[in-house]
Amino acid sequence: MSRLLVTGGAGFVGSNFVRHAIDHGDEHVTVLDALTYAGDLRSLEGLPASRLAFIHGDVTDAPLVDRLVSEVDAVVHFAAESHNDNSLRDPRPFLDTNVVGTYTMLEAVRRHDRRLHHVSTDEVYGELELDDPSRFTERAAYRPSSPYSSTKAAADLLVRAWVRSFGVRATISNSSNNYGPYQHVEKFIPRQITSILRGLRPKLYGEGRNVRDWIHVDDHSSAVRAIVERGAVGETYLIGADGERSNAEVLALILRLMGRPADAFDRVVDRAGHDLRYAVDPSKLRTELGWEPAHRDFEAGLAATIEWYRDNEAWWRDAKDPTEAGYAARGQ
Ligand code: NAD
Ligand code: TDX
Repeated sequence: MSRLLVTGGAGFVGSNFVRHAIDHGDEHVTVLDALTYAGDLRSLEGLPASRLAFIHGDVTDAPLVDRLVSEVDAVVHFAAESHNDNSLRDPRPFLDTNVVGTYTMLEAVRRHDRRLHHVSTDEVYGELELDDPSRFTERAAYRPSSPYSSTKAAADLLVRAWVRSFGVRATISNSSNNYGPYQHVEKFIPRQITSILRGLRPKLYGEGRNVRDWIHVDDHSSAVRAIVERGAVGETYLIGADGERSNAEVLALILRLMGRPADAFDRVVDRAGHDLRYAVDPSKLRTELGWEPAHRDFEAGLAATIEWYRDNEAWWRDAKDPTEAGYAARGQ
């Protein structure tokens, strides 16, 4: 049985990955998570205690990270401050967790010669024009726009430097936008679903023409597992599932699936520096690692996600009001 350290394993994607690894593999997983506003231990409920250990701690805590890394075979590093809107309000935690946290992880895996997989985002490549037929590839230049994406880009570059300079055995993945259960209500899709469930009107930034490339979180997890198991050290893999849709289209679908009129939403002040379009070419992952997404029907995945939020109000209830109050203060 291999031993995995998963950072950020109480968050949206990290907890899905832990569940995926325990359901489909034979790993023992140690989760390291600071339980910020975005972390929730209930996202890991029901998993067997014999396969899972939880450590409440910070990825910038070098002595703790050093000890935990020494006790495992490989690290999958999800922990991050993840929300663009928060990064516009207060960038500092993004620098601490995303940059210094990744540096701390790199130094520990270097010292103990452990394999590292670093989880990143397509946002490091900046934006594409709406009418540009191209998509991001692993060779695209780094052009991050926001404090969030610039700290993720910084972390990716640190990983590349540690691979080249110190021979650290690391891989990187850059995924497109995830959706699915257990996503914090600050993010676009859960925000709109839970607002409708609460009788509030959904909020679309600007004209809603911005395009995101949606992938189900289960498919992100299976892709990360494929890279951890079969990826070549030093390589970067883009993760996406051909899911480009404008925000206006996604909101229209949510409204239809939830039985609301098509115009039952508000247009609000746009995000500062709002990237127009992200689009990922996942050919390398598909051809070199044989990975394929399991969720190919976005409407079906969205309908199941809506049902999950309907059935699990207890999971999101306490976060909803403070999150909406934060948005309201900024006219969003
Ligand atoms: P999230 O905000 O839901 O979860 C982040 C988790 O990290 C939380 O459990 C939080 O408590 C923990 N954390 C934060 N700071 C920490 C610290 N200093 N020490 C230890 N733990 C800390 O984020 P997510 O959406 O699950 O994203 C996870 C990773 O995947 C991030 O690296 C993100 O950049 C990447 N990613 C996410 C998406 C997406 O659409 N959600 C897409 C591409 C890449
Ligand atoms: O209320 C809203 N209204 C709205 O129109 C919110 C919260 C968002 N939006 C727009 C902004 C984006 O164009 O919807 C789109 C998606 O927004 P987010 O859910 O905040 O995601 P995004 O900024 O695209 O980043 C996400 O994908 C990449 C994750 O939050 C990142 O962690 C990941 O790296």
